[in-house]
Amino acid sequence: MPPLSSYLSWVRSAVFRNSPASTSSLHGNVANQRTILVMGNPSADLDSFISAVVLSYFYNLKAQPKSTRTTPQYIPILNLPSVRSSELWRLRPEFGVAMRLALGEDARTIRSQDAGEQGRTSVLEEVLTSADVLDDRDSTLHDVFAQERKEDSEKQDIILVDHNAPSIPGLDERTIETRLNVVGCIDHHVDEGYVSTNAEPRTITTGIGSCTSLVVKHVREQGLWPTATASKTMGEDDGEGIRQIARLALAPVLIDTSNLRATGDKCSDVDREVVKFLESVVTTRETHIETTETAGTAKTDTGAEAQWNRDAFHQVIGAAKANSLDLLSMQEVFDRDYKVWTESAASGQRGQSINVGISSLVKPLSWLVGHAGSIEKFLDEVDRFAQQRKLGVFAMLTRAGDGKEVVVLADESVKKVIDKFEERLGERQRFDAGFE
Ligand SMILES: [Mn+2]
Repeated sequence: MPPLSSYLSWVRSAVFRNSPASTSSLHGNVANQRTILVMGNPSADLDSFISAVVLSYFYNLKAQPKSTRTTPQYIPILNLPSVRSSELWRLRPEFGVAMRLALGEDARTIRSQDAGEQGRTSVLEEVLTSADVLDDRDSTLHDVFAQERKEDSEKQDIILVDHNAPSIPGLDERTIETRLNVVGCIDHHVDEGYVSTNAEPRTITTGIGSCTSLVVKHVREQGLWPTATASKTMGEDDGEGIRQIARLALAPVLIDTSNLRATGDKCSDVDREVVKFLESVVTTRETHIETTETAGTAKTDTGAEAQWNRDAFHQVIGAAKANSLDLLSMQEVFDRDYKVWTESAASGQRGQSINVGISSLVKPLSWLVGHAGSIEKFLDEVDRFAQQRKLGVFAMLTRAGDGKEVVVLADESVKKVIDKFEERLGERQRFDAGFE
């Protein structure tokens, strides 16, 4: 079982022709191998990211040890067309923290660092994002994500995780349809009927806290999670590779289920069972350790697995996620979880349509104003964001205590659209310039 870092660098070497050869070639050097992308939804949260990494990891290992031209290689990619992997430590600090914990770092050590440092780890730069692919014209995947591409490009096979109808920011539905061939799906959202019934896998189950739980369940059911003996024959030294993957998979499951304390659909028996299983992997040191080549060398037992502490693990990732907006500029804050659509105008404005942008934010309005520096600066930032995107309406869903507040800003000319929008919202709060 390859360690996480060699796995991720192998992925990059498979995608970037000019990258240095990987030290851990999973399939040898097979030219023109069939590639199947594994990609999560465009919110690109921990669940989407780690579902893709975990599923592809075991699918790729399935093909070992022999591989041929017809053996597909599975490439996990983050659905982030404007975020390069080198920026992830700042834009997704919780990824960095989850990665460091997966590699065996202690939660207390991470927690003692400044928020700005916690997400920093070189392994995160080995993760592949669609922005990385767009940066490199020679990449085999460039044309899948580019705005413009060659007419004769073939459809790209893809397995969707954490969503079940493909969505790529910047590309419309029809374009996506002509580019992607969805061959499999594992998801915990409501089935939109996009994925063909022949897809393999086709696991779309609601009522599960984390998609990663469904991925781990699937991997085990397929017999792809190796036993201690199997991982030994795959050239593993001491079971650390599989423990890294298990710790990584625990991150989204614990975050999405609020450390298994959530109720209803947010935490199911599947999630609980998966945590139990993954914890058993993390806390078990394989007995074959003495029989490997590394036996006798200065092998120190860090005891990391003996000190498994679910609460500390959950706490440090959760805090990194909650504080993640601190590291962003105002423009990045608005853009972090942003959607846009075009609304046809109300009567009396025939022929016009209005772009409606909506940002979901995990902080209250007072935090946003404080982060900007003043109410004037906040409004300037809002204006800049809305103008750059030609928005007639810009709404922010902010968090107030346990509830949500809705802030809507618009041109006077589109007041009717606002009224329509407000009708659709139960609870609402108006915010106008000069109003605090
Ligand atoms: Mn999810």
